[in-house]
Amino acid sequence: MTTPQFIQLYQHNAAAVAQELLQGLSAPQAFTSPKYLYDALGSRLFEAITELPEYDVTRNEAQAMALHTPAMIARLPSGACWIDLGAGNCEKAGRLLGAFSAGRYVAVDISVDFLRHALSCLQRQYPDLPMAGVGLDFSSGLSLPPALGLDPAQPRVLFYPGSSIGNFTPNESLVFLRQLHTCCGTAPGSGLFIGVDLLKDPAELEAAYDDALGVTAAFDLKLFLHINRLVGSDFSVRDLQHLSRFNPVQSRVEMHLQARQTLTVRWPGGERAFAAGETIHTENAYKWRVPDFGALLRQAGFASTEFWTNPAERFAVFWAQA
Ligand code: AVI
Repeated sequence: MTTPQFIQLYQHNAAAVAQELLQGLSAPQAFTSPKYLYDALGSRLFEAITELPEYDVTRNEAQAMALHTPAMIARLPSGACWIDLGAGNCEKAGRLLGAFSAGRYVAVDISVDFLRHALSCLQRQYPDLPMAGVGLDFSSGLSLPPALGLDPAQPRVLFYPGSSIGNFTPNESLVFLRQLHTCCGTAPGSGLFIGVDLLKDPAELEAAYDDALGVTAAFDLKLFLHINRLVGSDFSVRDLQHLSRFNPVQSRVEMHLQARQTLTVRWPGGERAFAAGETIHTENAYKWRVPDFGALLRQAGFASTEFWTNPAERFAVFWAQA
């Protein structure tokens, strides 16, 4: 059995994190980056969200992949190096690796410590598959470390499931997709395998981001417990309520936290007053139409695209050949 290689590139810079957060919280329309939703409790709450009746994104993607595996196998290069972006518990790739006969598996996530356990389990399942874990925050740019020793002659499959691309604006998506195109390298057959949640009824979308049990509200509110730890602020989650709104012009669901009454939040060296009803914008989830996302992939440099959906056509999985 081979053992996974681990490379940690992301270094937490407390001052830079605090500066970024406080800049957003001080803006006329206060905002925070969705990446801060995912501390240990946030990641568990997100896993719970994926089980909710209102949030079908994860189930629809799994259905689309399971249903079309033979057609996908026919397109994706065999023996490729799979590069799993935002691998988390490596569960999605774990389900596919057998079917797609990969030549190497590289899991990328912000923390290599988080990947350690998942990769060790996966290695037992695929004892002969060379594996590596890379700790990298690719939300602000993706370039893979030379220490990985990627073989330029081996095709690469970049795997970006879960519609995480939906948390970027279309412009940010284009920039990011261009970086992914570059990361595909030059070996023939390489490409990007990416999941995208599709535009649907606004009422259903709003419910998906504001479920009856209040799990998404807890996920959103808990962000401020994390922010209190990161910047020393004194947000009380009881002063805020969670909102989900569909913005038809931007084709996105917006999550906001709204001040229940006038409040002032303080942190070392500063403060911010919020009027009753004022909001902090915490996340966007863009919902795409298939032709628009295909066009975006081609604009990013991908030569050809193909897609498969679940039967209800609520989620699409694209294969974009570099
Ligand atoms: C991770 N990401 C794709 C989820 C989404 O649907 O935008 C995060 C999420 N936020 C609220 N519910 C789920």
